[in-house]
Amino acid sequence: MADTATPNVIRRADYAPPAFLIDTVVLEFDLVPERTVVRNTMRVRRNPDASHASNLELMGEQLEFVSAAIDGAPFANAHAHEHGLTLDNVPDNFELTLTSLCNPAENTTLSGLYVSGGNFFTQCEAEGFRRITYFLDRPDVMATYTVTLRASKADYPVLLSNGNLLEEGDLPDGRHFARWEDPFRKPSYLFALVAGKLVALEERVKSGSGKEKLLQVWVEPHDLDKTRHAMDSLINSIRWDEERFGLELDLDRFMIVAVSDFNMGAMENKGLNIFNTKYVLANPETATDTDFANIEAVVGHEYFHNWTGNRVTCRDWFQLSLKEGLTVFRDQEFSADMAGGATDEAARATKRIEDVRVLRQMQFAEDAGPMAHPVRPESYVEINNFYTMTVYEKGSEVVRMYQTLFGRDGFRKGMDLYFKRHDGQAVTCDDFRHALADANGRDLAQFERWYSQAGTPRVSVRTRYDAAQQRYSVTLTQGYGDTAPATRETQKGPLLIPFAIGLIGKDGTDLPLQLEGEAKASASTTRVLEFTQTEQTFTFVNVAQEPLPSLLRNFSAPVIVEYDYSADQLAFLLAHDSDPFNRWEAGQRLATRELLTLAGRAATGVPLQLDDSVVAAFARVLTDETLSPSFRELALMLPSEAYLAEQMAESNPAAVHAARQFVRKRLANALRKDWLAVYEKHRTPGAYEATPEASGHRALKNLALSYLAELDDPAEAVRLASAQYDAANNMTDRSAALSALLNASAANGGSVAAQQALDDFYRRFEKEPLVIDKWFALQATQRGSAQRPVIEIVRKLMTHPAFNLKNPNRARSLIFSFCAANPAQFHAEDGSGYAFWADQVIALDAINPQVAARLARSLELWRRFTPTLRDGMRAALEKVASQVKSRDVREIVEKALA
Ligand code: B3K
Ligand code: ZN
Repeated sequence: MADTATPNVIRRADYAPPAFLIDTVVLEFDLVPERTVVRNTMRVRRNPDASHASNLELMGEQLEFVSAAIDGAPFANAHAHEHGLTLDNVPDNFELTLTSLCNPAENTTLSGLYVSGGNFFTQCEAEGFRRITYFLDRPDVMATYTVTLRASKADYPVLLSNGNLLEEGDLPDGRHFARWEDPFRKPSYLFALVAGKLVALEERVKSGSGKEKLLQVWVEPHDLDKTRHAMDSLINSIRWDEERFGLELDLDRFMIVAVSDFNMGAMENKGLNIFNTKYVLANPETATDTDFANIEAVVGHEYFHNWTGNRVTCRDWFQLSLKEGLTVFRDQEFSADMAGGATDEAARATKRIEDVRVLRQMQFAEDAGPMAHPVRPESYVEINNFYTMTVYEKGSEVVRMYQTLFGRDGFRKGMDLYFKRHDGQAVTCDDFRHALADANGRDLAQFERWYSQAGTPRVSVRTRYDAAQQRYSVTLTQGYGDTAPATRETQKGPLLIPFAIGLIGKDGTDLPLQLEGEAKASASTTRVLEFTQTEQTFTFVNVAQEPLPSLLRNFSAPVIVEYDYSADQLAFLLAHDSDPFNRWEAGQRLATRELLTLAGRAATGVPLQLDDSVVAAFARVLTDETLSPSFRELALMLPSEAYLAEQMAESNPAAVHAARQFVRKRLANALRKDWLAVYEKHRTPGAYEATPEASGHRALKNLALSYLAELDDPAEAVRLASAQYDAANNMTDRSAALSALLNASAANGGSVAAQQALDDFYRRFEKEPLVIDKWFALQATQRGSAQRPVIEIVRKLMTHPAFNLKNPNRARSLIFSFCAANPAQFHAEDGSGYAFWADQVIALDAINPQVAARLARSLELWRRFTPTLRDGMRAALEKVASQVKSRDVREIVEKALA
């Protein structure tokens, strides 16, 4: 059934090695925007490990075929078709030369070779190389590349490709050339070229073994003053990978290039990383603390791919998490080490909390909808749709669990063995698991289920204290709850769950832990239980008093924990747990429970009220000077509306919004003095510093401002925000002030102060596209009001001269921000949000299917919504399904409607 409806399903089970291999590739480009000529000379041979095929089938898309030659002689039996080129009856081992044309100027998909801002860029992962030349465009075909670029010297003074520069020089007619060679074998998805008017910040550093490396960050000339942070992040990444994993930079030169038209964050092309400007450009005036942190993380992520992804790559795209899950784990650890070193647990916890928040809000939701898939998917229609939260973030959690089980040293041993075995190869997730298992002398067969089972596991916990025997038993049960049939099909049995636990005594300190059968208590007061059965009981002995359990410390596995804590117990954990993650978690549980009760009341029109004990618990955190500002900011931020809606039996965004706003207002009014005191205390006068401490102060101060903007009488907040806006010497403070002004004014149907600040912001940053993105996003995510629904503001902004649907950052800043980050306004009862969404998905589909497919996902959870919204959502999905052309969007909407 499914097969006939969607004939182009690619299945993991169908993997077969390629019939031919390509060992070397010599590419020559004559770069002209509308008509680029590509000559591709390959050394091809039959794959001894594959079944025989007489024809060579090369992939190609949107190419104009010109000619083919084998061993220098024209080859007549080459047929170009919609999906590529077929060469009949080829020899066993030969040199193949192909010439073809492409049109980078007209390429709005931003996949393959395209023009942005008058410069040439490429994006090949996953299947973009076939839009540049005919090829065996699959990751298990690895070759060495030599690339010659020719172009007008005046228009394209800089010519870059992977690896090392061999030679460069002038050609007749004002043209010039550069020849690059990448000594490492690589799959085609790691190929890159850049040509244009760019300048670089350069630095020379010595790597661990004393070799000199040239580092460059290439940008448009007016952006050179925003490259320092990216360069520092790169240098730190290089050091960190040497120290933590013994992995050294293997090229003499490493380049980062920024481009403003880019589908995602960045791309790890060998030696020539190409980045969205958003993850490169920063100075205090234009970038927020979050931007600075994101740049560090993404620069790290792409750099770390040089080993995890490039030196060892994926056999096929089903193995994507082999490189992505592992590299996300590495970038998370890098950021944690940069913030807190190996030992500052509180600072590390800040990063952990942020990562888990994203996982729970986005990946858990994905796992509960029609796009649910295992970390290693079984099938796909369009691989670009599988660069998902599951592959990346859950994949990272899966890697983290190895480290939780084996410790840092055991994990390092596993990594060392992985590289020893597989350097230079294209391998599978199983190969990684086997390396970790073998290096630690463990059988990890059961652990494979983390790769093959979709859905979020639930662990329910029962505890029993036997005072007479001083025994405390913890019974864990695992399952998946109610999941869709397709998800359930993947679920074959219990997982190996590393379940970290601590027991807390009446005075708030940890109790010693001794499991039944052990001679004495362990040194650590946190134990990782290996939970492998459907139900399993762990019994602690010599437990002198009834403890309060601290469950899943540091979020030791990507699961949902069900345990019946009382509100008082949660308040106690929030005040005392020695595990900073769980301290935060207790506050979130408390708030979530309260907010969901209130949302239920709001949905049925019952008046809302908040228990004083909740206010008191928040007040304690707010005024606890022993806690770091960044922790307090995280603990005082309520769970997001999207997360809360997702927890309801039937998502009701309006009710969630009403409940959350009610609590925010109540906390604002009840703790007004404390918020004001915190606001004053955590100002950061003087020059801007990008340190974690300084950014923690700003975060807490700006959270206080956002609460103050909720006051029944917001006059004081408006005064503070206006003053902060005018005096700000950095974007964190300026944008936070603007956001507070917008939200304070929403209640009054708009205000002069907010409008003035908005206008000022635009004028001030007119020439900074990334800041104008913020200007659009702030308006799209603002609260709005009955008199001024945000959809009207958004529609008007769509006609603003600075709006451009073709630029993904701009499209995301306005359209995605509204559709995915402003649930209460997007899900307006009248269905206006859905109609807008459908129009934009259809418009984007014709320009850029990858971006369109991302937007298409904002309605995928429609079945989980309250009935009054469902019809409107379905109608919008059906409209899109009837009009879109791309495989990308089609896969998303068809799965949503199925
Ligand atoms: N590997 C790229 C993502 C490519 C996405 C293709 N649709 C960036 C990254 O994960 O580092
Ligand atoms: Zn990646």
